[in-house]
Amino acid sequence: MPMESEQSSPGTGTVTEERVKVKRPRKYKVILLNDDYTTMDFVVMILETIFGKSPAEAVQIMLNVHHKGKGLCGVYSKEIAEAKIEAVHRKAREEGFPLRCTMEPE
Ligand code: TYC
Repeated sequence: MPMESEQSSPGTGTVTEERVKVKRPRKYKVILLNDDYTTMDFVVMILETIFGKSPAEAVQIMLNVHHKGKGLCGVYSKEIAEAKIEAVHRKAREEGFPLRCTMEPE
């Protein structure tokens, strides 16, 4: 087939190089905020149950937030970070605590 052999002969084709941009999805820091009313025990429980911290880690993070005003709970994808924040706010509301947390891009 003459057409085919002509098309596949070396040096006659068009080379199009495509740079495919791939970006890793952004991660978000979930930050716990201090307040004067939420009990220390409740914050420790939140850190253990929602953020998977050990009892010792949870106490450390809670005290860090208590003394410095805010502290890192974990780094997650946008959806997971949003879900964690929602879970914290829901549990806090159920118990009548004003505990707040927020997220910021890593
Ligand atoms: N400051 C609170 C108290 O003295 C304890 C606390 C710690 C509250 C961390 C919120 O994110 C927090 N009872």
